[in-house]
Amino acid sequence: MNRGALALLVRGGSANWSPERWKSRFDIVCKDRRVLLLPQAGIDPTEVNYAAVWKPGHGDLAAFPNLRVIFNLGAGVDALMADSSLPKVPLVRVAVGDLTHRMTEYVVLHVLMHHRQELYLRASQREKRWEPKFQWPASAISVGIMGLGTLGADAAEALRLIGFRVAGWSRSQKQIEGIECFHGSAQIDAFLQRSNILVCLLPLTSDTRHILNRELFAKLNRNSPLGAPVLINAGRGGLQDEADILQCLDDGTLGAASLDVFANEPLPADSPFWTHPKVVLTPHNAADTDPDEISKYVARQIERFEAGGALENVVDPARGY
Ligand code: NDP
Ligand code: OXD
Repeated sequence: MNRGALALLVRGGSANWSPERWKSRFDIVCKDRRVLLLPQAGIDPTEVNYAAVWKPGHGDLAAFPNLRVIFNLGAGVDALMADSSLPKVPLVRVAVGDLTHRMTEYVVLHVLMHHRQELYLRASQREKRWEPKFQWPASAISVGIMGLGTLGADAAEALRLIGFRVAGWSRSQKQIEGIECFHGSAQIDAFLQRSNILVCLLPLTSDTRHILNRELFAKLNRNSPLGAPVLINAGRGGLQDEADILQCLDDGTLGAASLDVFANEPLPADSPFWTHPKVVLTPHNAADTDPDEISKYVARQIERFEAGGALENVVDPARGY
């Protein structure tokens, strides 16, 4: 049987995105298939049936005339959607428990950090001040999650179990027990008006670009013990208007922000976010994709596809996610 080669194109710069690390995992799970780590001199592009990629250059994938499936090695496909030469073959994204649970850890950590006034407490410790403030229960806080997909729905359930009042907002209508579900542009205002902590787990598409802006922040609920609402964005940097966030933090429209993603990554050294006292910043590592898990996920999907089965988690190019 002709087992078409898998081309691996991994960029990203961080330790998790070491191309050699990914190659070694794919070599283990794709035993009877050639895994070609690109760029590699002297490969025959017609041999390649599958590509597993993270942030390939625009045009890189167009070089393979016999490509059958593209596997994105992360959940967000915005970088691929921006490539107008992307071959018109199924594009599969990551949706696995390992990644989902990592993101839920991040969301729970940051919601609790703001709810439990950690910014104040750490500053008190540095200044040797023994000045506890009133601490309210989780049930006093409404958390609103933008994006009730694979990641948003899991985080919502974890927060609900801790005792927060949780709502979510999505494109299509949903019913999730214990979560107040809103959808579409007609219901976004009602969703925002009940949210004290806003968590963004949306994909970046033409509909969602810069959705996190002053106009939206001004609609958030201020009637909780937190006072000014809090923003947590682990979706994509392109979802946020960064000048608006800084202004809203400074004028009190927002009380604090946890930001994992930025318009320009790595975040430039002169960005005011680095030193802003109301910002908790992480370097786009809310939820790393794990090479062991994801290489197995891709290999399983290829086996099933070649046996005539359906691919899972295929991106809808019209929606962009
Ligand atoms: P899903 O596709 O499973 O979910 C996306 C959710 O967003 C869905 O509920 C969808 O609605 C909703 N949505 C999309 N467009 C709109 C819109 N215009 N209006 C309202 N709701 C909308 O994605 P995942 O949960 O797997 O991932 C979400 C994003 O998280 C990724 O795209 C990626 O950008 C980011 N991410 C970040 C990571 C990090 O480390 N910082 C790691 C992994 C992912 P509907 O359900 O109706 O389709
Ligand atoms: C992803 C990411 O989309 O790491 O998986 O951001």
